[in-house]
Amino acid sequence: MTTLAIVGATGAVGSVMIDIIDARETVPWTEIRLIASPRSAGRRLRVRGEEIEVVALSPEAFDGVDIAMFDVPDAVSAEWAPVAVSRGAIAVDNSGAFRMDPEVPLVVPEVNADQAHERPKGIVSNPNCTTLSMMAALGALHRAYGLRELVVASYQAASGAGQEGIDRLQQEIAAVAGKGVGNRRGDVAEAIASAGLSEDSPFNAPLALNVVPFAGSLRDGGWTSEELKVRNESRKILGLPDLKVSATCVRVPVVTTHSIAVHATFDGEVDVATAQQLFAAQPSIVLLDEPEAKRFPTPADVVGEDPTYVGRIRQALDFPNTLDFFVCGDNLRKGAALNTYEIAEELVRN
Ligand code: 11C
Repeated sequence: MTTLAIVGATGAVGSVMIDIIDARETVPWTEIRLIASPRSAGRRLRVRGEEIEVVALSPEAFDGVDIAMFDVPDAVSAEWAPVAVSRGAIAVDNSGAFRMDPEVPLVVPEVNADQAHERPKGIVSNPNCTTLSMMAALGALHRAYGLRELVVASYQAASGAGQEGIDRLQQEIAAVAGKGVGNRRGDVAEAIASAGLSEDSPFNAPLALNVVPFAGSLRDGGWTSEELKVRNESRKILGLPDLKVSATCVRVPVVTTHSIAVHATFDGEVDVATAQQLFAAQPSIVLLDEPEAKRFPTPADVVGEDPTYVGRIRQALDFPNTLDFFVCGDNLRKGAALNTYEIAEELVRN
């Protein structure tokens, strides 16, 4: 008997978790329990052909649960993951609440699966979707060449800010479509305001017909929380506490799939052909690097896909031992639900 719980089952990532479980040929679970806030309790969702009633988050909801996957805000995870553990479950948490706790492993199965089995607090953390989108690629290169420095710029989709972010981008696109705006300072914001959309946007600036160089919240030195997560989480996952990292996180008008331009420097000499072979050999990566044929990853090609797509691989002209490349990963799948579920599969398998 193995029971899996999805906590946050009715949210954007929870829905993708259910899609992923539905698409698996077989699953090891004898029961799947759906848990959400009292507001969503009582709803019925179909999982693998069976209607399951969503139950309200409570200590008793975890009784008999072996693995509880959490996709809820940080404060909810901070309170409830330990409750799940106290009731006998392993918690796999997709919030930021425990990621940097030294007693909580931060796991990307194709990079550091073994660490999922050393969890003094009974909790395993899932990384931030931005970090996750490039980790399969960086893990493969690090094993071969030894990563030394990492400079990245992200191109993050609106769904990173949840359903609220998706709704806001769609509303803004509807507000500017066919208005001929974008050539005069302020006219995009005016079109959005004229459509009655509030100034209180999750993106702090218009996102339609724009890019916003700010994701997350402001931290010391002008960095954003998102940029610091990329730095700290990359170091922890790769086991490189002194890795030099600099990130600029940017929101772009894409609904789902984060992209990252990566500039990575290694201990030894690198070459494009070997990097391509390493990526092609990694089952969770699709190599799409045929510049002559104008074939390279874009979010529109990658959304809804499980693997990370990698292309535009170049040897840096002016930086020794350095590769530049572009990665796209569906932030709701590998960036959130899929990696969390793969951790749960790793736990039940071993
Ligand atoms: C975004 N990456 O795109 C964020 C969302 O720490 O899990 C996920 C935040 C997190 O806004």
